[in-house]
Amino acid sequence: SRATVYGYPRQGPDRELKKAVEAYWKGRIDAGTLLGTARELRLRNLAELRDAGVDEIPSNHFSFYDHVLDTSVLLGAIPERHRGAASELDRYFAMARGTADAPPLEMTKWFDTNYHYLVPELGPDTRFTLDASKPLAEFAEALEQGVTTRPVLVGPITYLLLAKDPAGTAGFRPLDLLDRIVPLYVDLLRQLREAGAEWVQLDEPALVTDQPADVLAAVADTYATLAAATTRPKILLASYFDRLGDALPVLASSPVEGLALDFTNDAAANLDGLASVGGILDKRLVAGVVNGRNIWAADLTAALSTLGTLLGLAGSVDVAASCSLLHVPYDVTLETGLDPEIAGWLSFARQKLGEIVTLRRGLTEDRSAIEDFLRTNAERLASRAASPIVRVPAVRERVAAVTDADLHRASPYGKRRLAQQDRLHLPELPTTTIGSFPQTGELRKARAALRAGRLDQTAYTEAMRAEVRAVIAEQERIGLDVLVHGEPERNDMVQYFGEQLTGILATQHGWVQSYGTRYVRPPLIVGDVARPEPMTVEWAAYAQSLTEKPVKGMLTGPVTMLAWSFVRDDQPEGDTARQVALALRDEVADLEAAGIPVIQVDEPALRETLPLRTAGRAAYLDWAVASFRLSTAGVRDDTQIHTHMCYAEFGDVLQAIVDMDADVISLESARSNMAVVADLARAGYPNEAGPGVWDIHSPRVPSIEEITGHLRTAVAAFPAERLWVNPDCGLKTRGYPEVRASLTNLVEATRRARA
Ligand code: THG
Ligand code: ZN
Repeated sequence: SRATVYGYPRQGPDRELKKAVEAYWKGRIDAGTLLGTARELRLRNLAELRDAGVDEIPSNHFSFYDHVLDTSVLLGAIPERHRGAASELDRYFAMARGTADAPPLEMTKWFDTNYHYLVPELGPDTRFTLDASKPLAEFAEALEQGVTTRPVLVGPITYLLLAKDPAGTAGFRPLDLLDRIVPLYVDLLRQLREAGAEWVQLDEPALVTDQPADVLAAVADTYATLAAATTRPKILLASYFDRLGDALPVLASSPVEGLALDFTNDAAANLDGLASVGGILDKRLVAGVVNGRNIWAADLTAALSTLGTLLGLAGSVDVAASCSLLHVPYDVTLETGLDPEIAGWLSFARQKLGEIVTLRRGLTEDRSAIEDFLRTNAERLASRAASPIVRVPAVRERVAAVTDADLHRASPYGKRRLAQQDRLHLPELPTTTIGSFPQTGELRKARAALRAGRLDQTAYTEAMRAEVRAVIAEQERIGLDVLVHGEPERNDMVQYFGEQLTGILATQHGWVQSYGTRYVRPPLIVGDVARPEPMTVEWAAYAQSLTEKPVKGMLTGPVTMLAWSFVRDDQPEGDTARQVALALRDEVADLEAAGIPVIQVDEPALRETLPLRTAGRAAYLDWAVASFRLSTAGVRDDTQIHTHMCYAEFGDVLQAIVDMDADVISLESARSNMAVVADLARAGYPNEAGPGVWDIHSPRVPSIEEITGHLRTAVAAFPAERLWVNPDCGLKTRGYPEVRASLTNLVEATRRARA
């Protein structure tokens, strides 16, 4: 039995990789320096995995930006528009970020994680050519250190299933290109074998989502072909993020030498799946028993028992995390601000290595060899279970007392609409923005000065108030109808609330890659959640005191709070969501009491959190909708509730959006040319909607005519008397000159439309 992992955080303990890549982009370091930093980080990781006792170490899990982009380069799937770059490195970054005249590849979420990959662009005419230099070089680099690694590659099926044809050619699916790429994988396997690789890992996480029979047949064919290659390493076919379902019998009977399966959470069903196919006695099983996606210390005794059962179901059993450790922060011991008792409940990437190695020893050595670890582990789990932070009776009693009436507004939408019209006196096609205004250099300077102790809290607050005054004055000049305070005081939209709620902890170094060089520090929801005091009321009330126009209060909704945090694993997510919802309900009530007439509760993550497998979706949507309603339904009829969602494929959640019963929903839509408005109309959306009419991701200022065009499309698809006008979200990422010009055009286009 061996201890192994599929990948490890790429950025380095102090995000050295991010800093080097961004410095290269700015021209501050040259390519040689960047490559040197990357090599140092890879060698550091290699040494760390080896020193931790990991027996089989992966390679090729490093990436300058994204492993799916790496796979496109590996296979030569380079869009024509990116081919002119000065070097291969610059071509790579051109695909990732675009250039002045060549937009980048589209980016989207990697399964149900918070990591984003670059979508391969493949059409019927795409031709592939193999460039194996990256996996070969990284294999050779480790071999020089005396370590024979297991190269990790995105498998051919998953690669094609993640791809898109930008032209949308009728009758074409990227999977039709399988016959063109399988020979390249055969060639690649040969080259890896000739370089000395004994095993190769082909990642096929797409197989944990529901796949039709023809895809499963393609899986069987593909792996039969790869296995039939004469010169190749042994193949470890890896699945993760859930159980395999119908793909399990297909993989179990395929001629590959090893399977990697997830056994955490719902994927524990893989155990029954394996038993029902009679095991994989001819194969190596790599058992993902340590959760690679959460930050909790594993229950080592339970994992050992799972491993014990698996011993009877496979030729051999190795111990691993359920997926790459890319998705968790690097090291708990860097969190010097954490209560040591709580730190003991947690396990980041480095700590997970320790768990995996301990479990491997538990399998291969006398149980007494790990007795001390098991005892400490049991003590920590017991301390967590008994902690007064984890279970707060007052919070539990309040959640238990929630009734169905708490989930419903006092009156139906039609009656609320009249009350809100009486109070707000808004014109037809009211204009507003989604919440943030540009984060200026001044703001960043003030924040840095506060951190460095050069500015005290009072002076900082005054600097933020000055910004609120400027933002309100700006919106009045432009002529918007519902104003916002601009959120100058906020960092990340979940971190900001996480810092103010009990039961939720912030980290100092808990960075996780979101996309490319961008990272987030997700809050840790460790215990029962409550709101000790108002979080946003002073800011909103101050903004409202400056204007006669209605000011909109801004909150992040319960689903998004959970989706962008690490959540507790000791109760259903729906229970945690209800606690967060009650905390927000109090905030909503306090905003209302402070005279804020419009309150927006954002749920940008509603669609992206939808479970991968259809079986889990109804239950998710139930708690998602209920928690949103619980947070918002306590207000009077004349208080207007808004929500906001970012660009997504809304088809699967339209009914849930209706059921949320917000008075107004704003949706990012300029990128899809208003398609979501027609979707809403088709779903019979009964309340008000504000499609984004300015695509903020585009650097251009939209002309009045362009916005008028979007408005025409919207009015043609959706009743004008229930339409709002707003830009897409993300003003914070743009500069004042373009925001001013674009919003002025938006207001003018709306005036003309009203006329
Ligand atoms: N907050 C959190 N998670 C998220 C988002 C968020 N996940 C999805 C989506 N939004 C991801 N988008 C981004 C956008 C920008 C950045 C990260 C994720 C970003 N990060 C800074 C960086 O890496 O330089 C660090 C920001 C900081 O200092 O806190 O720019 O909004 N939780
Ligand atoms: Zn958005």
